[in-house]
Amino acid sequence: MIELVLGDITTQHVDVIVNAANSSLLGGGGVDGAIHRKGGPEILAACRELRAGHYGGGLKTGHAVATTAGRLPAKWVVHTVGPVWSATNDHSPLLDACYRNSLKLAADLGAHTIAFPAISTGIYGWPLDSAAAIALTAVAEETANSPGITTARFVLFDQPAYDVFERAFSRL
Ligand code: AR6
Repeated sequence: MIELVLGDITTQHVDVIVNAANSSLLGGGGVDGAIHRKGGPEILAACRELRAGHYGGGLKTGHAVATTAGRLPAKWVVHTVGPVWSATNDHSPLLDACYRNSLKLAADLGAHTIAFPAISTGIYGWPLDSAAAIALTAVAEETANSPGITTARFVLFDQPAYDVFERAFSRL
């Protein structure tokens, strides 16, 4: 049910691709930039509509919202906002919430397969070891409660990230 792959999330053939967005929902660097670049302008247009409606103040950290996946080989992009790493404040519950809320939303959409990046581990600076443990625990627990979800895939962008996730997975 949980898979780890080394690769680029924008090429994954799954129902839902999760985006590590920011609260503006209007794009950024990292995986967010790649999703908007490959998915085309339909995704940004859908995000602008969200900002013009219910999400006028942006998307809160730990929350999730869905849009079209545009030209990506997925049905939806679920955008979630990870917490910025802090050595002094523990924002783990927010990182945990990103995974759980994204999975719940995917299940509500009727998705069966979902792919996640390692949320917050790039520009937001979360240490990989800690992020992997939080991510895998949240997804393992939440998928157990989501019978419609058959595959939850973590797409790790480089070998060091893949290795850290693999070690954390074997400890689960
Ligand atoms: N496929 C899979 N993983 C990727 C890809 C890709 N195409 N590209 C990068 N990663 P980041 P964050 C990995 O920085 O830390 C954006 O500007 C990357 O190696 O994308 O949550 C947003 O708009 C890292 O392991 O997201 C926000 O402002 C992981 O994805 C901010 O960055 C997450 O890195 C969010 O920062």
